Parts: sequence; structure tokens; C-alpha cells
Amino acid sequence: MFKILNSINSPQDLKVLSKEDRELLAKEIREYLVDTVSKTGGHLAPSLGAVEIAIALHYCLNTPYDKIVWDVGHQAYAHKILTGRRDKFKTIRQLGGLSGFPNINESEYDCFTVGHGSTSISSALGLAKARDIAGEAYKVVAVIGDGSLVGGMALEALNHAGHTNTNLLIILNDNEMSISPSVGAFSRYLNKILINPTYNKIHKDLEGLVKRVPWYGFRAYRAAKRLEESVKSLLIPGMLFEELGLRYIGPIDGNNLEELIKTIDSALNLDGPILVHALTKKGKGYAPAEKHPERFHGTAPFNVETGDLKEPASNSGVSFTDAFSDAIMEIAKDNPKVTAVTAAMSDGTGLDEFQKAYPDRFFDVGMAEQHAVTFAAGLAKGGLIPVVAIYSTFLQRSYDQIIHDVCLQNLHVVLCLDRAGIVGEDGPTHHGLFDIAYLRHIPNMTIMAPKDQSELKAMLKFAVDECKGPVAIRYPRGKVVSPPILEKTAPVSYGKAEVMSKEGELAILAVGSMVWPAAAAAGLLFNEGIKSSLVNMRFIKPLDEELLKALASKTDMFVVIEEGVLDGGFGSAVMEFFEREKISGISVKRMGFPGKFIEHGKKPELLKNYGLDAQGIANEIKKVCAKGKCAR
Ligand SMILES: Cc1ncc(C[n+]2csc(CCOP(=O)(O)OP(=O)(O)O)c2C)c(N)n1
Repeated sequence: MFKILNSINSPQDLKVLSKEDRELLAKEIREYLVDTVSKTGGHLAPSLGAVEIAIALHYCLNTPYDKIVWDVGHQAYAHKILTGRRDKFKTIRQLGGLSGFPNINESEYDCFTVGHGSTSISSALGLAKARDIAGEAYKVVAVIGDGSLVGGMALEALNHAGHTNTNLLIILNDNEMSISPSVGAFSRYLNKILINPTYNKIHKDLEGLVKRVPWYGFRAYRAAKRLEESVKSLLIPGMLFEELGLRYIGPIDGNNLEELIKTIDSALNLDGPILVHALTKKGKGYAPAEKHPERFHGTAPFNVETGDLKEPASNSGVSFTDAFSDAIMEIAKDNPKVTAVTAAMSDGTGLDEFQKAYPDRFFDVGMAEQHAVTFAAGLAKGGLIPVVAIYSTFLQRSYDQIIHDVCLQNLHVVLCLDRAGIVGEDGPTHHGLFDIAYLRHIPNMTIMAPKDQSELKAMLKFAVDECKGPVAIRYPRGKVVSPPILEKTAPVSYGKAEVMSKEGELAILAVGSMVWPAAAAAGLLFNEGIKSSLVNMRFIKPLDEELLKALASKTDMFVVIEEGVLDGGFGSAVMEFFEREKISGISVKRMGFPGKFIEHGKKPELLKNYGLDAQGIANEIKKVCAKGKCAR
């Protein structure tokens, strides 16, 4: 079916293609991307926009000896297809299949494992320095989007790169979009050149002049060129990079393969750090994605003809994100101090409605989680109540800001950690498994986890109205699964758990998303004659110590279940408590994720494989009970 693509088994095969065949290859890759992602889901629009960049780089470079470092890596699907993974590409994001991001364990062409943004210039610069010290000659290229460029780390790396004299090529893949349109002063700066007719006209006139000048006009041309340079310094974004010590080339059409090849080829022959500014179209070549690049940034399986999702989201219930969105809207209505902060993910975190309703109280700070948290600390110090909605995995970036800028001053910042737990197909870079461990030990921090929609709302209200210091609320990816009958929630009271059943024999302590699977497991066990007390812990910190003591007076067997890494997790907190209080003779079985990076796959299959579905929990508890430890 694919005349050219089927002949590409490694980047070496690209080198013999004619110009026409290279163009055809780009077209075929796009068709293959659309067809595959329509079945698997994935980051379609970013990858469609970067097809030419991938082809041009592999054409110009000698990979894997030369290194390409992709930022985030969600735009690197064409790179995967060109580097010996064409057929396997159909398995992308599925259990046991290809990762959705570059991964060093998957291919020698993936020279850095990625998934989070703004890392590429730092790691590429490190590779380049290592090359210099080793006396090697490989070339290093970082590919970074305009959205990722505003992350603090990318700016820190530019600052460093500009003052070294290391050979490093940075391709700025500028589609004027992050997930939604890029925001901030940097993006405005990059845009200047595109919309500034004066500079573009001067540039065109000069080009015409070059073509017309006879040899004796060279000096006139040089003078004109100098004039252009000074006009340029007033008008073009390149000067910012030049001032930082990087050579700026562009802007060029990043979807024009031949222009890209020519530019990259000559840039690779220059010394020092170079930045090529390539303008691309997100979703390029697939009309629905061009029209709705945000929708197709990361998509579920869809119908190729219409672009519609195969399973319309509206039919599939309320997600925790929707629940958060409703909750903050309701709370903000009555409290003008409530402000919302996102790091380039207003849609993903459910803040779109808030943005529309309260534009003055909404802050999209760009893809800059560290800044988001310290900025929120400032808002709080100034008397507002910031609600910072960031995915659990991306809040990892803000660890020091949470400690130093929020908790040390005991500031009232509400952190809402969406996607806490297993996220599924995005895999180890995106699973939110570490937040309990990275937040729990910070003084002044309160941490809650709701089991359902109404509890999330009650907790957010509690965090805004009743708390005075830092609070984190963690909730999972996906739908709220609570039985509707239990949608009415008992009031949230500081540090107090909710006892859901008191049957005895053993105590099951469940956290947030694990409450309902634990309840289902308790039901299965009950049918087999094993009775348990089930507790929805609600507060990860502080612990409901009174309850734990009361339970320990009746049972010696505790099972603690959390959707997080066991090391340093909630189960550890319970064990620490018993140790601290010198309550002996207690056996605590901790259930959660082992201390390794969890692979990608569908969320339910991963939960099942790690024994965290109802049956898995019941089986594990039965094993514990079989050892005769359930009853006194
Ligand atoms: C630290 C971090 N924060 C947030 C994200 C989620 N995220 C993935 S891609 C993306 C937008 C990236 O924009 P850009 O770099 O311009 O790439 P494009 O998708 O436009 O090609 C965001 C916010 C992430 N991967 N890493």
C-alpha cells in the first residue's frame, strides 16, 4: 500500500530517495499515522506537524551515531517509523507494545527517554559536552516546541548553551500551540516576525536585490544587509537568541521538506550553538486535526472520515476532572478570592469553564509548573486563595517550590493533583504514582483523596473554606465509579476518615480511588465468610490516629490499599504510626505499586496485573487470612 514507506527500514534507506520520493514519503507517513492513531489513540496533531522535521533530520544526520533529542517526545512518531519500528508502530501505547514516547530501552535511535517537557536542550547540551570531552565527533540536535521552550529548564539550558561554544543544533518547532494556543511573552515575541509585514517586506526586497546585483553591487548589498540586520534587531525574535549567544536561523517553513533539509544541512556545518526556527502546522495533512489541533493533541481512537471519537466522551459518565471543574465553579461563585492556576493544561485539568467565567482570576502560566507553584505562593501571600491544578506527574517538577515557597511559610495554596495514580497508555513518564511519597513528609501539608464526585467537591470546599495552610487533593484519571446511592457524602472533618462498614476480623484501609475496588473486594470476601471493616481514609495526612488506635484494639490485621508507589506511601505512614505509638503485634499488609517504573497499557489491565482490582485485592487478603492472622 505504501510505495516508499515500505522500503524504509532504517534511516539509511532515506539517503537514496529522490526529492519526489521524499515528498511522497512524508505523505505516506501521514496516512499511516492517521490510520494507526485512529485505532490506538495517541498524540496525533503534534506528530503530524513534525513529519518533515523527522525526515529531514534523519536524512541529514548519520543516526544513531548522531543524536536527536526530542522534547516531550509526543511529536516523534515519524521518527519511530523511520527508525526500524514501522510495523511495530501499530502496537504503540498498548501493553507490551511500543511506547508513546522515545525510550532508550526501545531503540538505539532514541537517545534519551522523555515524556515531560522542556528537558531536551539540557540533555542535548550534556551529550554534546560529553562528546567534546571524549573527543568524539557526533552531532547533537534538540527538537523543542514553542510550548516547551518556555519551561524554566529550557530557558536555563539556553542560557548555558549560549555561553558555551559547543556545537549543538536546536530546532525550534514552532506551531504557535502548546496543547492550546501558546501563551506568554515569549510566544508573543516569536509571533512578531510572522505578523510583521515591514520586516518580511525588507527581507523579500533584499532577496530580490541579491538576485539582481551584479558583482560590482556587492558592497551595496553588504550595506543593505547591514541595514537589514539593524532593522532585524528591532523586529525579529532571532535577536533574543543571538543576544543569548546562539546563532539564529529562520524563520523557515518547517513543513517544507527541501527548505528544511537545506537549512539543517548548512546549520550542521556551522560551529557553536545554533537555533533553527521552523514554523510548522499542528495536525498538518489531516483536515480535522488541522481544524482542531487541541482536540487532536492527544486523542482517543476516532473515525478517520469524520474525526469523531469512536466512543463519544459524553456517553461515558463524569470524570474526576469534570467533577473538579464543577466543584471549583461552584466554590468560586461565592468566593471572589478563589483563583485558578494551570501550567498550559486548562482543558486537561478542567479549568476551561473557570477561565471563561473568571478571566481575571485565571492564570495560565505556560508549561512552567515550578513557576506555577511559587506564583501561587505569591497570590496566597497577597490574600488570595489559589487553586493550582496540575497532573500528579508534572507536579514532581515543583517539589522544592512546594517545600520552600509554600509549606515553609504555611501558605494557603490548594494543590489539585489530577491523574494521580495509573494513567494508562502514556506510561511511566506520566503515571502519577509518587505524589503521596513526595508530599507526605513535608511539614504543614494536608493531603486528601476523594473516592467520588461529591467527596471531591466537599474536599475542595473544605480546602478553600476551612484550611489555612497548604492542602493537596489527589484524584485519579477516568470516570467516577461510585454507586449513585452513595453520592451523598458525610461532611469532611479535618483528619477524619469515613468508616464504611464495621464487620471486624480485619481492617481494610483504602485511599481515594482504591475505596470502591476495596469495597468490592470486601463483598467478595464476605461471600467467602471473611468479614472486614472498611475505611475510606479520606486524609492521607494527617492520619486519623484515633481511629487507627480504636481499630488496633479490635484487630491485629490491617490491609492498606493505595494507587501509588508503596515506598514512602500511605501504607508506610500507617506502619510508621504504629511504630511511633509503640503499638505492637499488628500486621500491616500494604497494597499498591512496587518500587519500579510501571509500564504503559490500559489502566484497568495494569491495575489488574498489579493485583489492584477487586479480585486481586480479595485474593491477596485471602492469602493473608490463610496465614491465620485475620482474627484474634
Ligand atoms: C513538564 C510537563 N508539563 C506538561 C506536559 C503536558 N504536555 C505535553 S505536550 C504539551 C504541549 C507542548 O507544546 P509544544 O512543545 O509546543 O509541542 P506541540 O505539542 O505544540 O508540538 C504539554 C503541556 C508535559 N509533557 N510535561
